[in-house]
Amino acid sequence: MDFKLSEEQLLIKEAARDFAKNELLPGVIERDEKQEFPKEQVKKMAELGFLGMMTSPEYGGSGMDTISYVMVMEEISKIDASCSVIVSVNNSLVCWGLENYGTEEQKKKYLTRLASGEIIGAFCLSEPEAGSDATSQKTTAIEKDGHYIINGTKNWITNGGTADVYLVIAQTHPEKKHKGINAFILEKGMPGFEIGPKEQKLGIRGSDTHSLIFNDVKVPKENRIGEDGFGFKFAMKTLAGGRIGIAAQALGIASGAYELAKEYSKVRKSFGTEICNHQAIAFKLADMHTQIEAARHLVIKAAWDKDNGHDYDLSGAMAKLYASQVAMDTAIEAVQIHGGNGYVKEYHVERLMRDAKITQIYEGTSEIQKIVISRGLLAE
Ligand code: COS
Repeated sequence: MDFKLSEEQLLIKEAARDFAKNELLPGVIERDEKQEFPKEQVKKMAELGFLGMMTSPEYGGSGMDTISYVMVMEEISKIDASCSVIVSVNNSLVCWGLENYGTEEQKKKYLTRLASGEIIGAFCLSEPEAGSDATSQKTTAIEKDGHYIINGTKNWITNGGTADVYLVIAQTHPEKKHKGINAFILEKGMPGFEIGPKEQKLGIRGSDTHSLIFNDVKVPKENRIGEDGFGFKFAMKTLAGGRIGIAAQALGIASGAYELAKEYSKVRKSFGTEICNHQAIAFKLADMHTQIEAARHLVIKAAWDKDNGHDYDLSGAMAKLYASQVAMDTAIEAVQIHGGNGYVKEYHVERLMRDAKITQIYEGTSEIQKIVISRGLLAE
């Protein structure tokens, strides 16, 4: 068993850490306050190759492994989880899905531009009445004269307003239930494709979340991903990898909050000494660090499973379930250690606490992860 990172993995981790400190930290509070999309920062992440990290260089990506990807996700999330969710969706859901299941034409036309970060993508599964219950898709895609006609609404779509390419899951044969679902590539600007208002969110406020409305959107047949009826499997396979990215995001939020709390406890004084000298605080730091290390091992194990061709449905779900709980718990404790200052924006931990919550909800709630884990265990 080797816990050592390779030279390349260490270098990329360091590059991400420097980038987050120098380019994301300035302005992160203002972007959160104004719900401002990090347009310039996304451009820089594209230049660093962070938007198509695992995509092959043949299609404009960086050709790195999943371990490098989770390192980058952790470092970015320590500072700005609004930026890391953009990285996660583009990498895990959009680029990975297209590279693994798209046709050569689809890869040439879309993946190359997505992986290089020239454009960004969105993954559209959730609906007003189909979040956790993903098989109950109400959006329809009816085949007609060599095209599909798409009608329906998608909800809570990350990159909803800023993406150029959208992977949309829709029902083609309702009588076949999940076996009748398909996935399609849609482009912004297709007639009948409308972007709904931006959601006003508790956390990850810099990320751009919208509902999408499709009114008779005509999509060429060659934009369907995979065989007829492959859409639900496509969504499940893609989300399984996405959960590793979100687990890494949660890990980053937890580490960011912990590091801030530790530093603060070394300078803030009470009862004549730095507060880290009180066991009440020191023990909190001990718990936080131990839990973060445990989460890190789960995240890296899931990434390693993916890189080594092992099944990662379970390890990814366990990593997300645990890391998102650790993110929430650690961020709450970090606010507590900061006392009154923890409740104030300039100390950053209140934002991390708000950002942490979504990691227990998106790409499968914690309850869904428990379904995936328990079903997997019982099927063994
Ligand atoms: N990989 C491949 N196929 C998978 C899969 C996976 N990880 N998970 C499920 N499937 C397949 C099943 O094998 C089954 O196909 P077959 O009938 O051909 O065997 C099909 O998908 C339906 O699966 P299942 O019967 O388990 O469906 P359920 O409705 O009971 O539940 C869950 C499936 C709950 C796991 C699924 O709906 C889910 O993940 N929901 C959460 C969705 C989500 O993450 N939403 C957030 C949106 S993205 S922000």
